[in-house]
Amino acid sequence: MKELFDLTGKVALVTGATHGLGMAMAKALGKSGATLIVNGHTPAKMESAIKAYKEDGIEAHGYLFDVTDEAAVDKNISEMEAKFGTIDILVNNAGMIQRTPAMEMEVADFAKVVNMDLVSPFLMAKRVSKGMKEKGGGKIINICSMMSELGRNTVSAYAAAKGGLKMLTRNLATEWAKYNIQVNGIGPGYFATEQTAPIRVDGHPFNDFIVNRTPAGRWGDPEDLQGTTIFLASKASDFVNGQIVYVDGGILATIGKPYGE
Ligand code: GCO
Ligand code: CA
Repeated sequence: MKELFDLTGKVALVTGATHGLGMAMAKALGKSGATLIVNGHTPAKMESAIKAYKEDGIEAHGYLFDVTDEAAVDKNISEMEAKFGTIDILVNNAGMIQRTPAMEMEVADFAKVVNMDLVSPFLMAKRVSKGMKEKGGGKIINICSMMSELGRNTVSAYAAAKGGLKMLTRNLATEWAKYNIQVNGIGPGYFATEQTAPIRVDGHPFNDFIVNRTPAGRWGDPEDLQGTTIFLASKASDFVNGQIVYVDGGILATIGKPYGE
């Protein structure tokens, strides 16, 4: 049954893959045999990322561009297609968060988060879908969030965008199923990454809150996402479409429990 999950001969593009969850997911695709293309936006980070991939036995091809810039996306994906062929697998992982109470949030900042976390996955998907349609299929994985389902103080724009990304996933799945393109999402729970570093520091009330709120009793490790990524990128999921798989240690299954229980 291993061939169900084999990505040999496939071309995979992961946005925001110079660190964190993006890198862990990209490594999973590379180790499963895919030709790996990673997007980032900081030259120094890309340089160290390529080294990190190499140390793990993966030859990653780096492309620096802004995923919210439609012209830059078009130019870079055209270059990738010329060099590697059609993108078979797209992971829309690049994203941002701003933690500001809604009453204090500048409208321009709200729009910036929505542009990055919702509009950009749309324009990336739209661009790669052309090649996928021509080739006869493809896999798109949108990285959603607990905030695709739940609200939380200070993250109004992020939650609005990630909730929107869930519905974009279902809508693209609906429109593109006839081209054999599967569009699914992964909703990571709370993971130990750079993004959550400010709320994970020792003594921060949020740290204890998350550990208590998560049935698994811990923060996620980026490697916890790898199996789901391979599944949704491979033949194993060919009849799975429009789903969000929450990899959250059980958070969404439960109302939580009193402290100390
Ligand atoms: C926050 C966190 C979250 C996580 C994740 C949860 O401030 O609540 O940063 O946004 O990063 O997306 O699924
Ligand atoms: Ca980051």
